[in-house]
Amino acid sequence: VSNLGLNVITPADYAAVLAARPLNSNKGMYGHALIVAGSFGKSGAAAMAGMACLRAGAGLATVATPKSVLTSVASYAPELMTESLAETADGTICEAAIWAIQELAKKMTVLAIGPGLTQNAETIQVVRELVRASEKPMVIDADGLNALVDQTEVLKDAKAATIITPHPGEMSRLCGISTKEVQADRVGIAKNFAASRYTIVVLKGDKTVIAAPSGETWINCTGNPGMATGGTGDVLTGILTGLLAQHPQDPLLCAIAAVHLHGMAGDLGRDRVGEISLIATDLIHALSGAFERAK
Ligand code: NPW
Ligand code: AMP
Ligand code: MG
Repeated sequence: VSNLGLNVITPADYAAVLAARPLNSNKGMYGHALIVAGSFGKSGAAAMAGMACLRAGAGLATVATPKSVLTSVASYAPELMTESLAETADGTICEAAIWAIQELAKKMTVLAIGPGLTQNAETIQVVRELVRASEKPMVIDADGLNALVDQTEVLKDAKAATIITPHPGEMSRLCGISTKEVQADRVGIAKNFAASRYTIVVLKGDKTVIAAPSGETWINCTGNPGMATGGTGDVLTGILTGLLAQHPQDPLLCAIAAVHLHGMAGDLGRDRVGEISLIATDLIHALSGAFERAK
């Protein structure tokens, strides 16, 4: 298949993320991910992204989250590290938190920003500043994307690689068109946005499209309608961030692998609990099976 055509993802396309680890491995070899996520009432998005990041193989994962939700996030999984951020009265990241996040980011391999953040005006400012100044590869999702509406040029000026993971509703806001228009030309819209903003676009939904700034596009055929349930996108962000922590030099490889494995985990989860009952944490539990199936 031509590189400028539409490629259908198979595990052979991402064999590099499936390789066995050397016997003398240590966690420092697999990266440290910083996930900026969560707000009062949406601690689950932060926790699921963090847990999925660990299951995808990151050496360390730290979730930076507003002070009032830190205990909830930390209590979901003892393996997760957490950092408390200054917050607004309604429990979302406040502008003063930017300095703390930037200090933390210096020690990290990769950053993810967005799951469960809200669209509070202060939080929006924090997101914009992080995207503008980050020297580490970044995954931007959910409210991280909502914060860039009318400001998508910051992606073009970013110092490091960026991967955005919009669902069709988020893509419609970013492009200033309706969701219906996005769905009518998924490949064209993803391709155009990737090339014009110099970012990797993961346009989610049935048959997720991945578009690189070079014009290369990929389509994913794993996954099922049972995944249309709250939190599955937050899990994708975690998987992608975990892979990127291990392969920070190859964001396109990570995007392709994450989308395919996430859909495969959805299919394995459906086999276990059925399409109707499938929930996002089932995907986290099924991820190890997806890695095995892909090998
Ligand atoms: P419609 O209805 O068609 O106009 P939002 P969110 C569209 C966090 N979460 N195909 C559709 O629009 C997230 O991380 C926290 C077509 C839909 O109604 C975010 O920070 C959780 N259209 C925040 O909540 C678990 C599609 O977009 C609208 C589409 C809000 O995120 C849940 C919804 O999008 C959640 O992840 C598709 N495939 N997919 C937690 N436990 O803490 C979406 N749309 O308004 O951006 O809201 O995605 O729920
Ligand atoms: P979000 O809307 O951000 O929670 O993301 C939802 C996740 O579930 C994305 O990765 C979608 O690609 C996936 N998903 C949702 N609906 C379907 C579907 N009908 N078929 C396959 N994957 C889906
Ligand atoms: Mg989402």
